[in-house]
Amino acid sequence: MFEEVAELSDCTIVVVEDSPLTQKVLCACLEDICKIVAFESAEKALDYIRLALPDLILMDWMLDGITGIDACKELQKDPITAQIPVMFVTSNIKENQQEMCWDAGAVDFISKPIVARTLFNRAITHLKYKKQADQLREYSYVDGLTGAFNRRLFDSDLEKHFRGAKRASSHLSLVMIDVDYFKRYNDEYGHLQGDDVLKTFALVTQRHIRRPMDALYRYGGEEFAILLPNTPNGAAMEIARRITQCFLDEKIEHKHSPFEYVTVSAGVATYESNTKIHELKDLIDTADSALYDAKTAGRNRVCG
Ligand code: GH3
Ligand code: MG
Ligand code: MG
Ligand code: MG
Ligand code: MG
Repeated sequence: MFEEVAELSDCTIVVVEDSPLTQKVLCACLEDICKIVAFESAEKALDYIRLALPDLILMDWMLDGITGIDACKELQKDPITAQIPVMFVTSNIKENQQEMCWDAGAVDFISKPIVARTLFNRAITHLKYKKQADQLREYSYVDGLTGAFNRRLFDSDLEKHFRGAKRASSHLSLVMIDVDYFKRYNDEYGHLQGDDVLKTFALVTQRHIRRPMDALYRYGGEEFAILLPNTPNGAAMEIARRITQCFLDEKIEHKHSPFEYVTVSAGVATYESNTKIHELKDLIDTADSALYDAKTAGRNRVCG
């Protein structure tokens, strides 16, 4: 049991309870598991929850202002906060109230008077499931070799950002990047060392992608994509040039490249600056054809 609790020490539980005494009891039952943040009202708790995204919420049924049920429903509306398990704390709960808890999206409830061990064990169970779900979600969209996001997430993010850019008439830039002469590199240095090149590329590139909405994806094989929402073509070209240069500066020896070191080529396309781009497919085709131009013009360069 103690090992399990140690694994949960980086979690956060939010307690929403307006009775100071009950709040104290709840916190005392849980304090050995992880960080606890307590609130007397749902209003204040909701502000904190949306920012901090805790791992479990203990919600009082009777609260002044926004009720526990309404707060729980509110959290269900946002797909991000809907992932946080909510457990109700109630006194003598009636059957129809239990129905209301489930309907609001709760995962559990516990009745007062609180039995410390029951609360402790239930909290641990919910935190464990939450952690596992978070981990699986992460595995499902991250490329195992490079740590970049994977193709599956690229497809869904591209669609989301493209729709957003159309709606807001804003720029969306796509950078396609491909490692140059990589087949020759593998043949000379072996696949494992080739894998290291891909890892290094992802590391170097992540340093240049600073805004939370920008992201690097492994598009497939030795090809990567960067999505830059709200970024005009000039700025995207500049980012692509910086990445290309910084990767060359890593000076990874490549005997069979005219540049002596491993290089990349990049193609940039931007929705809203290029009048030929109307559909999502046009954006990919334009970036692809710019990448092809960079390759045929000699590699180790950016076209757009
Ligand atoms: P170009 O400059 O035209 O892009 O030439 P290239 O040799 O890089 O392109 P090509 O498409 O001929 O070869 C790509 C190579 O990338 C072949 C493939 O084995 C290698 N590759 C793809 N994925 C991986 C990977 O995960 N690890 C390693 N080590 N190599 C990979
Ligand atoms: Mg109360
Ligand atoms: Mg190729
Ligand atoms: Mg290549
Ligand atoms: Mg390729």
